[in-house]
Amino acid sequence: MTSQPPGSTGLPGLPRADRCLVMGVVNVTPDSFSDGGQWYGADAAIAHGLELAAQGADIVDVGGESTRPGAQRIDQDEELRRIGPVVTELVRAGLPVSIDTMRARVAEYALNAGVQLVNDVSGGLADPDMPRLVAAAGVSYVVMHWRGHSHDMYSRAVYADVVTEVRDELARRVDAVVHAGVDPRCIVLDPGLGFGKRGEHNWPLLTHLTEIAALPGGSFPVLVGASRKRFLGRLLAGQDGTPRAFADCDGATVAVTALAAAAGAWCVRVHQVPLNADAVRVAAAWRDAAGAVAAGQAGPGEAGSPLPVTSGS
Ligand code: PMM
Repeated sequence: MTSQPPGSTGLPGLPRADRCLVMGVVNVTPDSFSDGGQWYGADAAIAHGLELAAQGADIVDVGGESTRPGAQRIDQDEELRRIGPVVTELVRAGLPVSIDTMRARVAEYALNAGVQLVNDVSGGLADPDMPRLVAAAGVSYVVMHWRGHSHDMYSRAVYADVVTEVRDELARRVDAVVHAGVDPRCIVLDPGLGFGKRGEHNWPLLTHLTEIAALPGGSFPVLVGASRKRFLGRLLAGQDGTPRAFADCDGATVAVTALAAAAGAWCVRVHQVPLNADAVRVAAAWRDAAGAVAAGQAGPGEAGSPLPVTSGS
């Protein structure tokens, strides 16, 4: 992450702002973990995307395949059937749209429809054609940390030093996609919260976003996808240990949004937009004030730098 305001990073075709951006989630799936089935039909999904944008989402992220823990893959035709009308209509409505897919063929369809961002939770590992496709399209590309498909992802949740391993594995993915032709200025990194990671892994990743973004080739914008994830439900578990229900984790999501945005995240991916849109504005004011004080006390060059991040959960 850089010392510039997070959303001001110039990613091609995407909105710019003096704050962290908000990406609203449109899951056109029957089985996503927190909202599966709610926006499964095309009409409901399109209406939901429009509503998220009206509520303040800067980007709307459309996905047709659930990646919840244990999920089995769906076939490509089914994924295309789910996302096709939704991306087409949301682009036609003038929204900045991203496609959440691991498949090059699905991304290609969405790119032809006019989406501005490819959000590939596998970071180009699931489909070797994806990086070349993204490179040829010249669009922005979310490269998420991922160790394998969801059906058995927890078997790979083994880390000696999660921050170093995620950063190093992301660095290798960046090298690979750049080698395939992707412009480094189009790359967004994502620590992949919950993907082959348990709660004890997610928290240190959140508190070390700056380190994860700073790869040898430069500092990249970071997307954070904590919204409603299981580790938040576990944190807020009742006295009997029952995790908080997904939809009741929106307050915790807003807290993560504020902290990640204050630490310099470029964008947060969330299910509920309004309070997260408020939180990124609070974080921007916080960063501005911290930068103004730093500029007054420490001279130019340190203004707006990310807050120091702390370790531990
Ligand atoms: N999480 C989910 C889906 N897509 N994309 C990115 N870049 N980062 C994430 O953390 C992420 C993602 C799973 O959540 P959902 O099923 O509610 O969409």
